Order: sequence, then C-alpha cells, then structure tokens
Amino acid sequence: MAAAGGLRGHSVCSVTCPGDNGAVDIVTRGFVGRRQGRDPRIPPGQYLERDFPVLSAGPTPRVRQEDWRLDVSTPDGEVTTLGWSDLMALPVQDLTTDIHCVTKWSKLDTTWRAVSVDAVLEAVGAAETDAAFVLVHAEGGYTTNLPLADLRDGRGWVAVGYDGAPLTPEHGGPVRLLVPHLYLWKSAKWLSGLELRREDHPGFWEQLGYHAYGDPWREQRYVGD
Ligand SMILES: Nc1nc2c(c(=O)[nH]1)N[C@H]1C(S)=C(S)[C@@H](COP(=O)(O)O)O[C@H]1N2
Ligand SMILES: [Mo]
Repeated sequence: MAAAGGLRGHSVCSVTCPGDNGAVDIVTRGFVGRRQGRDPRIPPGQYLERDFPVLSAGPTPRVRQEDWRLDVSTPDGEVTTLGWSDLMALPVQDLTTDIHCVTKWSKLDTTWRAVSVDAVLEAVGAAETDAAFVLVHAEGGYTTNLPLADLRDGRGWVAVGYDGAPLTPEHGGPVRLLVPHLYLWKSAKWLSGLELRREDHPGFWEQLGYHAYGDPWREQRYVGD
C-alpha cells in the first residue's frame, strides 16, 4: 500500500525546514515584521516560497496523456473510468490560488488549468452519492484521504496545466489533484483514482501520523494538532 522509495523531501520538518527557526521568527515578528508586514495570505508557521519545490515519496511515474485513466468508484463498488479525451471534453478552467505544503512553504498566486471535481463527478454519474469521504489514489501507490465535501463546490480540481504549460511529470503530470485549501499532500500527483467511501480511511501520510484533515489555517500538521 505504501508508495515505494524513500521519503525524499520529508525528513523531519522541525529540524530541516526554513521558517522553523525560532530565532528568525522572533526577529521577524518583533522588528522586521512590523515594517515589512506579513502577507495575510500566508498561514501560521509558513514562509513564502518563490520557487516550486518538488516533493515526491518515490520515483516519478511517466504517464502519457493517452494512457492516463481515472477510476471513480462508488461505495457500492461501481467503477467508472475516464480517459484523457473524456476529461478534455469537460470544462477546463484557469484558476489562480495559493498553495501550502506541510514542510512550511507557501506559494502565492499559482496559476493552473483544471477541471473541477464537480464536473468529473457529474460526468461519471457519481454526483449524487451517500459517500462522505474520498480515498484518492495515485500511480505508484500513493493515497490520501479527505471528506468528499472538500472536493465539491469548486474546492477540488483535477489539474492538467501549471503556469501556462502542461503539468510536468515532477509536479504530477499529466493529471494531478489540486485541493488548495488543505495542505498540499492532499493534492495527489499522478491521479489515478477517486474512491468514494462511506467511512474515512487514512492515506499514505495520514497513516504515518499526519493529520486526517490538514487545514493550514489551523496548523493541522500531525495527528492531535
Ligand atoms: N502521488 C503523489 N502525490 C503527492 C506526493 C507524493 O509523494 N506522491 N507528495 C505530496 C506532497 S507532500 C506535496 S507537498 C505535494 C508536492 O507537490 P509538488 O511536488 O508539485 O510541489 O504533492 C503531494 N502529492
Ligand atoms: Mo508536502
């Protein structure tokens, strides 16, 4: 079940993350902070990142657009599969949003091309369901869980482009999930399945002690936060 390979980019955050240095924090708050201001879009404990770091718990799968498949399954075990051309037949939208990684970087105003999860659920006839949770599956075995409600109403996206170009393999191309209001580990790269479930089931990082929900504004990094 676990994704293969080491935990690249996910050594213990409290030791290795910039922005986690108490001394720097104090200086920022007490002196620099008041003059420079702090962007209110950056959640507590996060720092502003201008690059786009790659964080993958394993090797990068190479999936061609024409080979990409998304299996959407219902709690009763009905599976509907979408391919690339099915996805492209749905409304593709441009969106700008902020993203927040639990390793403490946040990136503002990132631009994506994506289909809403609403449109995907509609297309596979799963919009009406008694499922309350989703276990998201990715090529390579990565999984992550979240309430279905958090993917609805334009809050969850099936992304195919980033910054004016097709999504690169490193960032989850050809297709990744994007759930900007939760920590970015919920945004599964190389999306391969949406398993609609009545009960919650912890995914890869969630089984390793990360928070079941992961709201950056409430700093829900680990179980118990
Ligand atoms: N399939 C898969 N999706 C994944 C991951 C992963 O290891 N495998 N890492 C997650 C984590 S922890 C983060 S922070 C983001 C990183 O996305 P990026 O590499 O595009 O910055 O992807 C998330 N989605
Ligand atoms: Mo992450």
